[in-house]
Parts: sequence; structure tokens; C-alpha cells
Amino acid sequence: MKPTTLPVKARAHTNIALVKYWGKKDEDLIIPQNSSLSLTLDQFYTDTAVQFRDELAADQITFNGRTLTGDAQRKISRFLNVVRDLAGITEFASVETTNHVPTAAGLASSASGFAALAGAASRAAGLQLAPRDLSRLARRGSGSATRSIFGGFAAWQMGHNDEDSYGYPIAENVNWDIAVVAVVLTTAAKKISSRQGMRAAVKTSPYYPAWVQTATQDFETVRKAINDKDFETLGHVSEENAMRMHALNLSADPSFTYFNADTLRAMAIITDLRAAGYPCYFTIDAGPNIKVLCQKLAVEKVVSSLQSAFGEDAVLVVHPGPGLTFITD
Ligand code: 2P0
Repeated sequence: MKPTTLPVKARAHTNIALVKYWGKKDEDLIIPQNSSLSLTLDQFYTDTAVQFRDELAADQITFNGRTLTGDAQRKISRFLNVVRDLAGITEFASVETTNHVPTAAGLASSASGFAALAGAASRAAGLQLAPRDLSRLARRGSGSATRSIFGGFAAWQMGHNDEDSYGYPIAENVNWDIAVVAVVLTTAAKKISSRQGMRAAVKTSPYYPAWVQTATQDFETVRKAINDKDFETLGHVSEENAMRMHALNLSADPSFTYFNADTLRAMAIITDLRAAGYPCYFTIDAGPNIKVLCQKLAVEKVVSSLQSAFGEDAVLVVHPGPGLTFITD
């Protein structure tokens, strides 16, 4: 392959898992223990421009205008090595990444980050990869990035190896009534990374086999609920699935949790609203912040209740978003 002479820029959006990925079978290739399913979101995205250049003596990576060093730099360089191997090139790259996540929205950026990088770097290296192969490449950077290649509802089929562990769209255009209310309870960096947390759960939780079994069932149930536009089943099973993921962490040795006191307060608010007849369900990733799946009927009430508890600026309403796109200036 021959690298492009101009930078290639790509945009990818973050996603929220409804059936979570929490554990790897292969840490190097990032092959998960169960298939997962997510909704790509419209407001949170990453733009990344990449150019492989002869004259560079090392990869040069900037993130929101700051040059990366140390572990963060090495993680991206290792990913670029995968791209270089695939394309048969040796040039180093300049990488410019801008994260468009409303200031510290507390949403994971590794999904949108590695999806955008997979798109921009592969094309800048001269490769033209189909979406499935882009998702396999994104997976090598971060598991959740596998799903961010696609818009709307997307799945990551666990597979067994590099070839058959990939993402695919379930419903890229979400033409039904669904919104996500994101609540930012803290912007502090988490103490236990997803990578460390899931490794501990696989190794030490006695419930891990039950997780794999129930997550596999949840995947099929949520997939059918999407097909049937059955919001209640989708919400109910997503909430259960999130709680079981967090139960793995509570049952690890040593036990840990991503919840804080406000997480529990927010959960109780949503449970009460649901009991009062509002269609809303929460899900929680590897951090204390919660996201609420809602139908239109519930959005206003969910937003006002959460704002009264946590402040106006803590609450954002987002909708289904698109998959990977290439940007030409
Ligand atoms: C998910 N999370 O399915 C789950 C649910 C967080 C909770 O995937 O080690 O950054 O880079 O593959 O993708 C976050 O973990 O972890 C994640 P790596 P990743 O979205």
C-alpha cells in the first residue's frame, strides 16, 4: 500500500451498551466473553485526522491540542503498528484528535476514539476496508469501539478469533421513539479502568459463568425487542443487564464498585418515576454516571427530576446517532 499524501479525517460517535461487554477471552486481540449490543449517540463524537509521513521519526499524537506522551502515546502507537502491518508500510504518523464531548460529560471516549482512529488511519495508510473489517480493526484498540463503526443499534459478535469477532448493524436508522438522558454526577477520573475492572471480574467473581449465560440470553431478548419496537422489554432487560455487570464487580475479590452515593440516588429517582408510570430505565457503565433510556412521554419529567436533584447542567438529552463517516474539509 501507499500512504495518502494528504491527511484523512474521520468522525465516530460514542455508544452506550444495553447488553454490556465485561470480560475478555483474549486480552491481546480483545476477544470478549460475550456478545454485546449498543446504541450509538448523536452528540458525543471524536474527530481524528491521520497522515503517515516519511519525514517523521516517531508517531506524533495530539489530543484536544495537547501532545500525548507515556502510556497514552504508546497505546495509540501500538494500534498504529497494527495498521502499518496490515498495509505493509513503515512510516510514522501524525494524529490529531478532537473530542466533542460536552465538557466532561463523563461518557467513555475510547469507543468513539478508536473507531475514528481505525477509519482515519486505515484510509491514510492506503487501505479501503469494508465496515466489518473496520470494526475488527477498531476492536484492536478498544472493545467498545467495535460497535461505534455503526450507527443506531449495533452489535458486537463475540466470535473466537480476529476474523469472526466483529461489529454489525442491527438497526442503523432508529425510527422509533427513544431518547437517552445522560446525568453527569462526577467528572473525576475513575480509579479502576474498564480494562482492570473486567479482568478482576473474570478472574475472581464466582458469578462470572452466570454472567456469560444471562448476557447471552439478554442479547437475544434485546435484539428481538428492537425488532419488535418493544421499549418496555428493551429497557427492562438493559437495566437488569447493567445491574448484573455491576454485581460482578461487587462479587470480585477484592470487591469494588463504580457506584457512588449519587448513583444510588439517581437509580432510586428513575425507579420511582417508572412506578409512577413514566417509561424510563437506567443503565450504568464503568463509572458513577447514569444514562436513562426514555420514551418522549417521560423525557421532560426525567430531566426535571434529575435536574432538581443534581443541578441543571448535570443533565443532557441525546438521541441515536450515525456510524463512522469520513470528513473532507
Ligand atoms: C461496554 N464498557 O460494553 C462496556 C460496559 C464499559 C461498561 O466496553 O479494555 O474501553 O479497551 O476493550 O471498551 C468499556 O471498556 O475496554 C466498555 P477495552 P473498553 O461498553
